[in-house]
Amino acid sequence: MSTKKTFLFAGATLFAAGMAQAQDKAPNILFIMSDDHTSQAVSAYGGPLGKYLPTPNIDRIGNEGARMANCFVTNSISTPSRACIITGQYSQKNGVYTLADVLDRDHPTVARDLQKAGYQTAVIGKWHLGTEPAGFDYYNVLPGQGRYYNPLLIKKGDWDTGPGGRPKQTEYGGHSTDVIANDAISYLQSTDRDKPFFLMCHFKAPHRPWQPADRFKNLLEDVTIPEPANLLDTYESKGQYTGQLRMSMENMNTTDLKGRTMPENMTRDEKRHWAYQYYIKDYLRCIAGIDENVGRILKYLDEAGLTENTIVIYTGDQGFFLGEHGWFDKRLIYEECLRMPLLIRYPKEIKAGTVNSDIVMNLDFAPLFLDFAGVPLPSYMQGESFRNNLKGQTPGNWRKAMYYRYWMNDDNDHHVTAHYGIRTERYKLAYYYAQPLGIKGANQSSPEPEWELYDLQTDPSEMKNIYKDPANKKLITQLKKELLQLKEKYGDQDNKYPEMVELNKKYW
Ligand code: SGN
Ligand code: CA
Repeated sequence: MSTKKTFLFAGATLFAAGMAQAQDKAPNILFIMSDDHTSQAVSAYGGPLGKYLPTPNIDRIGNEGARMANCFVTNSISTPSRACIITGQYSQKNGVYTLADVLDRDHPTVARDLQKAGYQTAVIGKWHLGTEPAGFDYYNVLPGQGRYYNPLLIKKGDWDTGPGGRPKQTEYGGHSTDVIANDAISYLQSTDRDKPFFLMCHFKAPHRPWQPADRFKNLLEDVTIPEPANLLDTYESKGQYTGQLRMSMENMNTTDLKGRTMPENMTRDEKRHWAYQYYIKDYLRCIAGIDENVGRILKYLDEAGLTENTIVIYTGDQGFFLGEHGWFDKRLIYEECLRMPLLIRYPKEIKAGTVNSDIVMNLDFAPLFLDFAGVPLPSYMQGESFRNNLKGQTPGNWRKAMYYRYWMNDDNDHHVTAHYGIRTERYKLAYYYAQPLGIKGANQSSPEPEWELYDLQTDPSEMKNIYKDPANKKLITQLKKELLQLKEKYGDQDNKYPEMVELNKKYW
């Protein structure tokens, strides 16, 4: 072999080795989550709102990857959902049941696990877990809910350097969605390209009171947005708990309505029509800001050559009512707030345009990230990786049902009754047990426990509770059996609470 040939051969070998190394490099994980962004307002999900406010940048993640049609939240409220995402555990295991709980700083999390595996880890934006973020090399987070305009953020190192040893907060000019995306892009620019990163980018928008950036304030001004068909629901077959709820269009306050006052002389239904238009437009204007900023982040990945080796996830911390049943907010087991939008792109592994209807949960996110990172599933996690499902290879024994529980009985905001239930591919069975059980933020007021059953195939809008129909007796027995199995599997049996044992004797 001539010297020249040897040199070329060695060069080619080195090049091949380099390629292999690049291919073997653990993928980056970019997790983008908005607060209260529901699938009805993501145009990839095909609802009527997409015509009025398309979300092309968010949709791009699903178009170039996968859209999960049935991703459900275990407890439809911010702090518990975020705790579930980061721990891979239900509330009864991670100790975060309600908005009043905090995540123990020493609790194991996916951030710690990825950090140990050599990832650069960061969280930016809404955190809402009360204690200082642990397992992150960098953080810059909103205190509590944070504010929309000129937000204050707490950066790593400043958790206890403020007055009285409290977090020192730094003000950033502009709208929170822009500020959070700017910081996320700066962080991405600062990462060491030889090591993978895990970035959680958490927008505050479109949370109540739905305040958009100035440039979107007049968007959709002269348009009438179509109403959901059940905006005027009168809850005929639903339980008495609906009477205590405070989350209807007619319950909106002047902050929600940007200084307007609900006209007194209107009927309930007139108020619903009237408030819906203001509500939905402000909500969609917030989404416009998120979509634009997701576009900026994706563009940065393209320009930096990071698109191929970065898993990008887009989701919301739970679903949300956009006027369905006349409601806003979440917390209930109904489809609109149970379903999370979930789009995932990873060009190396997920075929563009994949649509998958398997039942997955926020509980599964942490196991999925670890699977992609090549880290074995830790025993503390209760979820399962759905990496194979994304590849079109759903395991034969994949779950056909999920368990849900909202703990905060008669909460002070919207007075939602504590309940739990099971959602299968076709049915939903819910038990409004209405007990505080010593849970933080839960109140004593409790209507009689009651059950609901919906056939999602014939009644996707959950208008007709068929629990009392004698024809469903066998079905109910079967669903209750499955529900008990799930409660056992996740370590959430009612026998922990003597009052539940007594109650169940009468109502199960
Ligand atoms: C605030 C809102 C509620 C909302 C909770 C929880 N009221 O209290 O409407 O349900 O946050 O939201 S507000 O008048 O203060 O906006 S969550 O997304 O953090 O779970
Ligand atoms: Ca939320």
